[in-house]
Amino acid sequence: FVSSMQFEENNPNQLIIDKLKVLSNHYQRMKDEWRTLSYRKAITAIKNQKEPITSYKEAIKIPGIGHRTAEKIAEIINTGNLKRLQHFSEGDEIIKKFGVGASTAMKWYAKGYRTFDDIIKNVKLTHAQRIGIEYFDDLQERIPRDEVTEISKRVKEAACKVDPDLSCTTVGSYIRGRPTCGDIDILVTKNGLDGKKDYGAFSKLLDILHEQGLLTHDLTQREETSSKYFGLCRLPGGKHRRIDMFIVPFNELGAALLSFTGNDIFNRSIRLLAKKKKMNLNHHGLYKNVSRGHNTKLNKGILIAQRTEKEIFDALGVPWR
Ligand code: DCP
Ligand code: MG
Ligand code: MN
Repeated sequence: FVSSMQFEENNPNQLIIDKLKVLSNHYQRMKDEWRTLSYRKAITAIKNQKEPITSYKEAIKIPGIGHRTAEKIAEIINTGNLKRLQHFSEGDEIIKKFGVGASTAMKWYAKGYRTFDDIIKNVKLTHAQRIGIEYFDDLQERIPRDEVTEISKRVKEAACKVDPDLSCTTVGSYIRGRPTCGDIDILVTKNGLDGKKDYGAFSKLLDILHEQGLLTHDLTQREETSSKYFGLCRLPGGKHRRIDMFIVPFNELGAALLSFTGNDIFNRSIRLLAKKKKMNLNHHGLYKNVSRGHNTKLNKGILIAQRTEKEIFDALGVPWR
């Protein structure tokens, strides 16, 4: 995973990666989890290749790449494109435009709705959906890394005003070093406060950010004990951006960092590794002696690590970098 990050932006197999991403995104929108995951695994495997792949034979040798994917890779190498992608575009455009899941989009399409105006007039939308439409153009764009840095800085400063012991860490694609981010993910904790979340401080932080005009719209209902906040934010004169904030107890920070750093594929694979060792890893911690029935946990097990990422990696026997 770490080595894949280093080649993300200019990979000798970038064309193959780009085409397979279109495929995987298509299947994700279609809610075909199996195909989505298998193409994403293939993409990760290809990102780790340091040399250009030049044939079916070379592709099939790469672990994580099966016959069908290897065939598609060969087609991309030989033709510069994937015929399959042409057939996808129409349905995909509709889904992209409406910004909803495939089944809802198809239902609306079947009723003859083609534009946002059609939707606004005819469908009873939730608050979050209305905002999604209103700021559609802004929200389609990925956020330049520098802007995430600036927004994070402002959140940190506001947090410090609420309580100097509040600490904020920007996680997700940002902490993975990506040049652009889909949204801004921030973990908040109060230094030294174990076993509890300071909901009051979290809520005050959100209030201040609203007063400053950094937060512009809430997508989640604000409740007294909510640990999650989803909303929109904006720098003066800038575009509207999606922001997610989470508050966690100090003792769980390591487990939360690990799980909110991702990416999602990495989380699945490290959780599977834990499972193979009769452990269970979630965003609260790592537990051992977990007994499982068919697919279900019979007991929660014993907590063995949660405070730092390193402790968790050590307990799993995975080198921490
Ligand atoms: N996450 C996960 N499984 C999911 C969704 C998220 O494990 N299905 C974890 C890993 C992600 C983190 O939460 O890295 C943040 O989720 P985001 O959806 O914000 O994804 P990223 O920040 O990784 O990417 P993006 O740049 O698209 O926001
Ligand atoms: Mg994110
Ligand atoms: Mn997010």
